[in-house]
Amino acid sequence: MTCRRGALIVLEGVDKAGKTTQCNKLVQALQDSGQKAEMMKFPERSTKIGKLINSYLENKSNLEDHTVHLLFSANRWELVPLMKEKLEQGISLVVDRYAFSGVAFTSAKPGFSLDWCMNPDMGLPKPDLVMFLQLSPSEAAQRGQFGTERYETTVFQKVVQQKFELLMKDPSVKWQVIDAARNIEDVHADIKNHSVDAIKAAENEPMGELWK
Ligand code: DGP
Repeated sequence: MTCRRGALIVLEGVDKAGKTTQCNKLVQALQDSGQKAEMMKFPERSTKIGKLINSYLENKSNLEDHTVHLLFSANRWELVPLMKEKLEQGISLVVDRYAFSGVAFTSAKPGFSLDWCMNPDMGLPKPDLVMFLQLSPSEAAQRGQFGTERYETTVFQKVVQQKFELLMKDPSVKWQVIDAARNIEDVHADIKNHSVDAIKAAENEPMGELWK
């Protein structure tokens, strides 16, 4: 008997939008309803490359901007064999950030085109659904102060948001905008409904390659 593949579901959004909370709740809800589901998170800070990224994000080391972009991408690529293995086993993956954060954050820096930023991530497993948790910068600010990590400033996050909006115009990726200003349970119900549909649709579709 051939096993139906799992779906690759990605949550994106600016900081404070509730991505991690919603990823955890979605995995739990899918598991409770008898589906095989696991969470992944990028950057995955536990690998050798992830440790370099972690030190950079915590402002403990400085890396040249192109170099760090390629490290973030390498961090996704190093997890691809594991992702494919799980998807082929019928496990749906709920992923907290993916290549879209990669492009949005680097292209928010001066001198980086969207095209240059997309290149290293071309060919990654293509998500079956990308949900963008939409929250305005003023609503995000009401949810508390940014931490001390690199990129955590309102000015930078506003540019990141604009870059995400450009990426969402790409019809080759299945985007769903989620209003993240509502309470946790309402946002969750919405995310769960879209995910259940995506999991059903993915069963009959071969895995695609991102931006190819
Ligand atoms: P967190 O999701 O809380 O682990 O934060 C990770 C930070 O790194 C966040 O500010 C977004 C940023 N980030 C995530 N992926 C990439 C990437 O591929 N490239 C760049 N430049 N930044 C990224």
